[in-house]
Amino acid sequence: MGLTVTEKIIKEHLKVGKLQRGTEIGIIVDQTLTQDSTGTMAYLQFEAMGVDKVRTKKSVAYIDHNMLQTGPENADDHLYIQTVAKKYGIYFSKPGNGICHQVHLERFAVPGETLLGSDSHTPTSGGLGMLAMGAGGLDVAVAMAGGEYYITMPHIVKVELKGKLKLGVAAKDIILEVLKRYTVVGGLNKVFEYTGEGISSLTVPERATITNMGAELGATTSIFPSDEVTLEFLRLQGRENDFREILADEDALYDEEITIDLDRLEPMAACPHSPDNVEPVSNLGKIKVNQVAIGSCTNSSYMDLMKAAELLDGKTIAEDVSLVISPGSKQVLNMLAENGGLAKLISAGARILESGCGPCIGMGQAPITNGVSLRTFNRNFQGRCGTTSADVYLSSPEVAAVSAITGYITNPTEYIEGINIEMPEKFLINDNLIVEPAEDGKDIEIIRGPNIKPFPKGKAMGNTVEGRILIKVKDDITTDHIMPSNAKLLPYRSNIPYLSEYCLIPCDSEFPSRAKENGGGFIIAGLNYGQGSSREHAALVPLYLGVKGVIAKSFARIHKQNLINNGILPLEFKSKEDYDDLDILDELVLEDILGQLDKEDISILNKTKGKRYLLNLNIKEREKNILRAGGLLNLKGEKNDA
Ligand code: MIC
Ligand code: SF4
Repeated sequence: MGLTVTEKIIKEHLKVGKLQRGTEIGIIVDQTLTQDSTGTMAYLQFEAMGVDKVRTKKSVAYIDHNMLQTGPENADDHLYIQTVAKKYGIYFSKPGNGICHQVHLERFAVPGETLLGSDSHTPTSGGLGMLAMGAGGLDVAVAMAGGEYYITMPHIVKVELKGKLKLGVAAKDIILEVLKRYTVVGGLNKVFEYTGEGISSLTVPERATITNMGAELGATTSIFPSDEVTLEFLRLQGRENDFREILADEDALYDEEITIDLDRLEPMAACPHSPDNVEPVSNLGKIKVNQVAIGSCTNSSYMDLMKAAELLDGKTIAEDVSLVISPGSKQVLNMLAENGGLAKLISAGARILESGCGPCIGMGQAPITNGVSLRTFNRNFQGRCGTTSADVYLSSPEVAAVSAITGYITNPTEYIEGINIEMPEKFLINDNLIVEPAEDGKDIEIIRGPNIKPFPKGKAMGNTVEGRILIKVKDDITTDHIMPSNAKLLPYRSNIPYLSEYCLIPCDSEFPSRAKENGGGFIIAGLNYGQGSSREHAALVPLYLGVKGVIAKSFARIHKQNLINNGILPLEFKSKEDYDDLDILDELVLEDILGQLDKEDISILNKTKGKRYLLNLNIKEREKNILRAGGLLNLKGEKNDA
């Protein structure tokens, strides 16, 4: 029987387990990436493992998130990461070089290899035929130390693309269509594999827009085959030697199939406050915009920004609109500077930001109170932009650029006539912001600023786990709720005690103090708890506050793994109605939990109400051992006794 692209790559990298759906597999990781906001923690954990050099084929440390440098904290973190990278054999992409996913696609991604990144949008490199997955920092640290990465052998969804996009319709609209059909919970333990005649008209950066935002499906990853389009991109990047053809076999077997007729797609937007709340732009009515932001790892490629430049050429943005543009990489910005595209954007009134995440992670450019911001990004969770009362819509660069001119969310079709941006003849290659690691890092000194504090560590699990309910939250709580990130907090990603004052406050401002007063306890949650970012801080900070378990209707994949890695029990209600019965400050007891870990149903006593409920721990044996040990680091023989 034939194999899919996903299966071919997994088969070549399989270290533990079998290609059998639903079972746990351990795969060899060829490449890793980190960015600065998750990187400091990942490198502290890596250091704690006592390995002298990374064991991957290639590891890259990027600086792209925390770049405001309003105090020394960010700059100190950058230097820490730079020195760690030099010492341990990791390439270092300096601030200004661009967003990790964009740069990785341009300069490092290799078809057929595996990539693990401490950022949920790592699947971007799936646009180039790489099996690229997001994970918590500790999993990436383990991979750098040579350990395999464990996932559930995914179900593979065949996404068959037919026909060709109409003018004004973009790759972004394809992924918005998939999100509309599958929602933010529909991708759990699935890989979305794109195929069909429609893929041949999509360039690698367009494919990467799709695989990038596939993260919002909660999927393991998304991937395109490696074909002649891939070869062409690699050739333009001067990397044709990295090419390898990887196509699905004719008789490959998929678990699910959907078809998207590209000719029938319309320009769309994800409406507030979820990436799956998708509507055709023409159905939206007249929505006035205050801000338009073009950029982020989803839509900041050369082609994206050139389309915006051509649409804005000779125009002026609307009086009430602020247009901000953050190019994805130095390569993109440099090319735009050289070919005149940048001048067109500036002259239309765009505010040019540096190449990095910027407004996407709330590092500046918060919209006005009750404002409307139209962004080419991938997430529009409430408050993520820095203004809780703002409405954020997500769209393609075409919709964004035209809307900046009209001042309303606008279908770009009639404006785009005659504008046809082609791939450049060659990308501008200049890797002078990528610092190579030392041949021998023995004598390199690691420089740690005062903001780098020890990270909390779980303790081996006792036989009784008890505590009060500290908070009860609804469905679809994101890691932006659990551990908010913005210009004020992002500088403290290496300082867990400081961050703990802000844990879950978008849901309940009393949570941190309640957790402390009660000496920790439990979190009660609805469906898809922990969706969004891979930030391990959403587990480390609750651990610091004494959280022993989260009882949810269901979990998002990466967050569940982060909880396990940090020794926090991710329990699921056997009967979802029990959620309604629980109240804040109810006292819960898990008796004989060490014995119960091996049972299908786990019983928990609500001492306050005198009732018992059944819970499930849907995890693998290996993960139970991590919980018993009080976290993954305790199993890895780490040296840090913080
Ligand atoms: C995000 O888009 O939410 C982030 C910021 O890139 C995160 C990583 C982080 O929280 O540092 C992600 O997607 O994993
Ligand atoms: Fe950066 Fe935004 Fe991409 Fe996250 S989603 S990596 S914050 S650009």
